[in-house]
Amino acid sequence: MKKLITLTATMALLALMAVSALAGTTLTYANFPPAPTFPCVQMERWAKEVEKRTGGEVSIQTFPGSTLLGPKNMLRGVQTGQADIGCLSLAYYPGVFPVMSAVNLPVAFTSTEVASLVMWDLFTKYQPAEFKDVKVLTLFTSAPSHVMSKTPVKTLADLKGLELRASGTILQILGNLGAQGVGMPMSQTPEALQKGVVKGLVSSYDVLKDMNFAETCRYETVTNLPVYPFAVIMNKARWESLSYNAKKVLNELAPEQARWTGKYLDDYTSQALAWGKEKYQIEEFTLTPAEYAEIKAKSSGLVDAWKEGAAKAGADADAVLADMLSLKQKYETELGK
Ligand code: DTR
Repeated sequence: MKKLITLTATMALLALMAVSALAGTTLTYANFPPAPTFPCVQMERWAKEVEKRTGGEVSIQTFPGSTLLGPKNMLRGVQTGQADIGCLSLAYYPGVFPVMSAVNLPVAFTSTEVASLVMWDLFTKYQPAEFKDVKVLTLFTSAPSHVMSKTPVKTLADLKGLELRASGTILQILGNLGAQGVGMPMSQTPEALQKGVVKGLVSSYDVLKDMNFAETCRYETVTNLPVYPFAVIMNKARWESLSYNAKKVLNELAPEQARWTGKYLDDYTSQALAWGKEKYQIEEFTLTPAEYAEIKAKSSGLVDAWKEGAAKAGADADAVLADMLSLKQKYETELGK
């Protein structure tokens, strides 16, 4: 009798799962910056791929521009199920991601594709506890960061006292260089520029076009400051509710999406700079070798500070750092970037 009950219950559960799979699942995906920006461009690409590869079993309802969750409540919103999926900029959560914030260190990433693949491999190997409450669907980075300003920064001396919007490690680096770093998410930057709270920002060149910053920040200075790490996360219970097939599709898509986003941004940043030169005659400056060496020297202390945080989180900080640098070398060689 007991076996019959168990068999019946199992059959009912399987039927329920089959029905729900056939009925289809719609997942909500929250993103914080405006729709034209690369975090949202990659979101739309991922959504299309999921619908195609699951044969329509899973569809994605996207919410760009903080219409569902903003930059600072993205993590909590996904953990509590306000959104099924969310895109996080890790730099907006100081101290929350002590291991994966390694990617935001001044290790001279020059390619977003390389940095994004390195980030995915580090996550896969170390599975840091900082992500234990969510499912990570993919990871990627911004491109290297440069100064975009209303007044020309032709030398490091021009940075003295200059209020520049940034986040993550770049805030400390700007302070070390004598500038006035002002921390805020990208989505708050247009108003800060418009009100004169900041005289420019430090980020990757895509925002010259996607946020139209080329109009107000007509001077760009190549500083090759760190990339910013992003994580696309999913509510754990919603992840567990998905069918085996849907989970398989999303897991297979994860590293592909990291690579796709990195490649997209590597190509796009130069296009955005060219667009700014054409439309607003923006000017780009480079610094001297001695100034780049000064930036490197004044950024080096960040690595030790990161090691302390990562060790406190239980990670082998030296191993993570060594792996990051060897993976960087591996992908730069493989991709010729
Ligand atoms: N540089 C980081 C990340 C970033 C670069 N481009 C965009 C576009 C939209 C949102 C964030 C970013 C930053 O400044 O926040």
